[in-house]
Amino acid sequence: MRIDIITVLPELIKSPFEHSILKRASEKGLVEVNLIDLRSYGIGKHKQVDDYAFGGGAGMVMMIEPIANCINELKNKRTYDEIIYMTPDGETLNQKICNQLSLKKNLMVLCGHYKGVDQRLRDHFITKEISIGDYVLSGGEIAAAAMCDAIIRLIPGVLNDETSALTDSFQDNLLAPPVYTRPAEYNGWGIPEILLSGHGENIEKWRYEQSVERTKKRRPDLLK
Ligand code: 6GU
Repeated sequence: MRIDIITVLPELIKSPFEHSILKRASEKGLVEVNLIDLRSYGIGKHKQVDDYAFGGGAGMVMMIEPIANCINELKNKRTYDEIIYMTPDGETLNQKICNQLSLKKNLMVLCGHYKGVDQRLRDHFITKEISIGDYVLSGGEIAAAAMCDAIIRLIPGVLNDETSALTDSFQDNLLAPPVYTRPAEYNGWGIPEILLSGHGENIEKWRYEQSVERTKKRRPDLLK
């Protein structure tokens, strides 16, 4: 998979892709993440990328030209499965969307800033608008990083058996069960006896029940 991320702050979003699982995914050649500095498409001597909103009001709007030039240049090189705009008024990201996006070949991600981008970009270039939850971030970069992390770890071959996505919360609309590691007793606090039983089948059953219990209590909406 190739992911091209258009941003005015490439430095802000760089680090998450240089560590741990995402780093290993690109080292293995399973994903290539490219950060494109929108500033280099800016207009004039000052490489302007934003301007005042028509009709007035506080806050700048990201201009159509730099972004359109950038998107067109990328589109001339390859076909994109989705051109995603990160915005708090987009569709709320969930595991199902991540699963779908993890099967794509080429993704383009546009990070918004200020009061957002000129609506005409959304009307004519963007194929998908994504939010990562009902709260407002200063820009789309951290949201893009979160979304890309969630997608990349689902690409076949990225996770090994130990880190398998199959037992993640949400993968089957259930939250993950509680987990424990050594020591079996700390400060008088023990662990569920069954986990020491060595009986694989019973342990799986217990974990499933715990998942269902936890989901009922914390996220009953997932069970509907
Ligand atoms: Cl995608 N962008 C911004 N600026 N804020 C957000 C968001 C995105 N998702 C949730 N809040």
